[in-house]
Amino acid sequence: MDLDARQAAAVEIAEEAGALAHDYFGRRGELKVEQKGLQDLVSQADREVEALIRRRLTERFPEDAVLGEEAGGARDDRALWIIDPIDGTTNFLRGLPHWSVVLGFMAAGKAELCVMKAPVLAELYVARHGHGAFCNSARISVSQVAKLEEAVVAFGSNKKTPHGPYLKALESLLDRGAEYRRLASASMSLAAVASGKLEGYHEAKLAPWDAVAGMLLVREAGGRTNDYFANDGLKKGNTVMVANQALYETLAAAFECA
Ligand code: LIP
Repeated sequence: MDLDARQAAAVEIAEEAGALAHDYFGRRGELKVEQKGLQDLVSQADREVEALIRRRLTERFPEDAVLGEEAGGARDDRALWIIDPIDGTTNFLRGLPHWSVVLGFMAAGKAELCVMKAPVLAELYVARHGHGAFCNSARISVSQVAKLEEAVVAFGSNKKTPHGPYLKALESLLDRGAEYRRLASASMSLAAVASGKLEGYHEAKLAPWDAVAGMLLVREAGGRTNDYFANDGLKKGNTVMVANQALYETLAAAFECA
């Protein structure tokens, strides 16, 4: 398994796919938008960027499997690319900057690579298992903040999970002095925790293309994550809970996923 070659290819492909997505972003008013579900949109940009990534991966690594948000694919984790052409589609379609092109790679059941390109912010995040986490080639790390009164935490919610537990956790954390943000892009929330801009992030249920790559980025930046692959997470989706070391237990308890 040549991870050097896969990392180099993923960076090149993320740059090319990011440029295509950014071009669509500049003329997003012309895009045909379809509704996949309640508050769940897809456009020609998502489909064409995914098709480009799939083409490039298949040209270089025909033996690898590919799982993507828009076109699906096998969830065979022996050598699997997990891709989201535009994570944060609603932000993208509304002209907000937090969205990214995500490529993750798993081998023998383990997350090995994360490459995420956020074109509007001009940020390229890269992590490899055991090699650290980087943004635009500079090493990144999670924050050292240890008190809730100094913490800013990202929340995510979607229409597939109940809002009750989310509101309860939000109220409890706000009561105890924490602040919160909703970036509306899982990958960008994970990148914000990995770079120490936010202390933690929780979303009750996320698909693997939203979760797997960015969770590796957080671990490689020194943060702590739950076991996304537990209970058949790769196939069924799972909770995402990540934080810096100091606040993980406190935040996980507030979200009742300790
Ligand atoms: C979205 C996430 C967002 C989450 C939504 C959705 P998409 O991904 O990144 O944070 O709340 O459920 O999955 O659909 O924009 O790629």
